[in-house]
Parts: sequence; structure tokens; C-alpha cells
Amino acid sequence: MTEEPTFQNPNSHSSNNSQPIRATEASRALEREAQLPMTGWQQEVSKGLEYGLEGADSIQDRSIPTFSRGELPHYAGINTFLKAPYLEDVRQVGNYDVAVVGVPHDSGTTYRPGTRFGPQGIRRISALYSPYNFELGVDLREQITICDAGDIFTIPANNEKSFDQISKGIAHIFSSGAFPIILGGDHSIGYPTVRGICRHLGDKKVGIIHFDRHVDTQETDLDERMHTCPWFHATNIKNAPPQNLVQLGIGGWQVPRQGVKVCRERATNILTVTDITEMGLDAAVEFALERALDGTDCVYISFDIDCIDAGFVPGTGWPEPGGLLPREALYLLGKIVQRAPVCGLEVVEVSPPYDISDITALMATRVICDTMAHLVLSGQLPRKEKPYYIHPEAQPELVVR
Ligand SMILES: [Mn+2]
Repeated sequence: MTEEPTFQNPNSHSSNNSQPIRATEASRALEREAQLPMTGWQQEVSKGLEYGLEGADSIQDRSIPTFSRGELPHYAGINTFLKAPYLEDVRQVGNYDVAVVGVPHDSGTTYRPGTRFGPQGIRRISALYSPYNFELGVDLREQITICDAGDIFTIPANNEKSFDQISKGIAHIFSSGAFPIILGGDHSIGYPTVRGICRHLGDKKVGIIHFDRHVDTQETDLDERMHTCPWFHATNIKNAPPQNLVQLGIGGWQVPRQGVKVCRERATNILTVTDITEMGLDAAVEFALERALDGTDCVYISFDIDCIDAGFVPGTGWPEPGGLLPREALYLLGKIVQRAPVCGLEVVEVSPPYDISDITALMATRVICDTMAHLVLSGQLPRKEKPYYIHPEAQPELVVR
């Protein structure tokens, strides 16, 4: 048993208060911040002054350029994700630890559309964030390199052509070694994103951890492969077995019975919100890791923003009350990322036309930034070499069921 560190409040002068108290998360956060470098920030300032010209004579803070370059000010600038550099030449994507890519596709939507504006909405509100997280003691600018690779060119009139574009784009990013972060788009993109990753897995396998209120496992919907269908098709790929599909937060009045039958037949792993709260968050994490990693080599995270209670995420296609609280979802996500070899993340179903005060897009930003921070804390980022599960030139094999 290790001894808990103690924290003496340096601001306390009272003799009654001289007992050491248990170290708080906040006290540890204050200490961690002191260990983070400022190198990336200093480089950003120098570059800003060089490219954006020194500020006017009346500006006393000489780190401020005339033209906004980089993070500051948060209300200015070109909205890439977290103001990361825009990577125009995607052939260079392997030079970065993380590649953020938008998939502005909402033709798989069966009710409220608008997720084609999801990538733009998420990028816009991401400007609110700095790259530093207090509790986690992570500064993404200092610790990893991120690029924004822009958007995949999707074809609104044709899901299948869009899927082909998405798979090709995600396969390209994944095989480069950059960690792919995908901004949806509706959930139909879950099939082509996983298919793209599987193209470079060879004989390795991926477990899918799926946060959602909906099962998304039916074969077709409205005669096409819509956003209710990605896991039927993804788990037909030999590299993505259905017994490694973990579905967290499922429940309510919007779960199609056709999909439920498929979950039963293929023995996917479902926890409802009540399951998660009754067993406790840590037990739910154990359940997810055990099932997703049983016989697989890595985990793909598909985060449907509607897994969170509809009150927190109004800007989505099928809002459903009774979902996870934001802090529950973030806790589950953080613990999973800390302990699993994660090969990619998608955040889907953010529909800015239905959003209020950008709150849904902000939640998506939080999910993405937390994932990156936990990848840093677990040593998965920055990349020292390509992860072992990436095969140089493999193609996915379909299972006939
Ligand atoms: Mn959903």
C-alpha cells in the first residue's frame, strides 16, 4: 500500500490549521503544471511575430503580433480544430502524432439532418479551448503534434460513394501512423471508418467501443445503409468481430427491434445507463475493456454524442432523454483510453442547426481533447513508432454470415 501524498496549504497561517491534509486533485494539478515545458508556446509566439508582424507601438505586450497567428486571441483566426495547422498536403499526414479530419456527411440521417455541419461546428467552438488541461496536467501543444487535415469530399446524393471516399481517406491517415480523430457526420460513417482502418490491420483485430443510446446494428433502414446500420456492416469485416463490439448507454424509445435482434444473434455486449450506474463506472470500464480486448489487438472508439442525456446535447439527430451525464461519459472514456491500445476515435451526430449556444459541439470538443490527453498520459502519444497493429498493405476480408 502506498502512502497518500499530503499537502500543506501554504496560504494558511492559522495555528489551528497546521495539520497536513490529504493531497487534493487540485494540489497535484498545481504541481504538475510546474513540470510542463513552455517551448511550444515560445515557438508559437516567435512564429506569430515573424509571420504576423510585430504589434503596433502602443501594444505593451510585445508577444502580440499585428495579425493573429496561433491560439490567441480565441475569438480570432481561422478555425481549424484547436487552431492546429491546416494540412493542405495530406501526403504529409504521417509527420503528425494526431490528424483531425472532418467527415461532413449526413445523407445517412433518418430524422433531423445537419450533421454535415458537424465538423465546422466542432472546429468553431474548439477555438474556446486552450491546449492545456488543469486536472490532467497535460499541455497538448507541448507534448504532441496535431494537424487538421480538413474534410473528406463526401457525395451527398450517394451514401455508398461517400463510404468509399471515407474508407480511402481514413485508411490513408491510419496507415501513415497518425492517430485519426474523425469529426462526423452522422453515424452511417462508422462502417466506412472501421472499414478504412481494417484495410491496414492484416490479420490483427479491432474491438469497437460504441457510446450511444441506439444500437445501430440493423442491416438496412429506409432501404439503404443509414446511420442506424454501421455495426451490422462493420462487424461483417473479419477484423472487427461482433463479440468485441461493446455498446455503452443503450436504451429508451428509439432502439429499432430489427437492430436488437442482430445484437442478440451476434452476441454484442450492451450496457444500459442503469447497468452502468448500478454496477458503477469502474466496473463498466472493466466490462468494456474485457469484452473489447478479448482476442483483439486494438480498440476503436465510436462516440455518438447522443449517448449523453438530451438535455446536454440538443444539437443531434435523435435526442433521447435519460442518457449518461457528461461527467460519467468523460470518466468512462478517460479510463478506457488510459488502459486500451486505441487506434482511432470518431465523434458523430453533432448537428449544429439544432444546437443551442454550441453546447453539443462543445461536448464533442471535450470528448476529443480528453481522449488526446489520456493518450498522452498512457504513453500512446506522442508516437515513437507506428503501432504494431498497422500492416503495410492489407485489405479487409468480409465474413459471410
Ligand atoms: Mn445514437
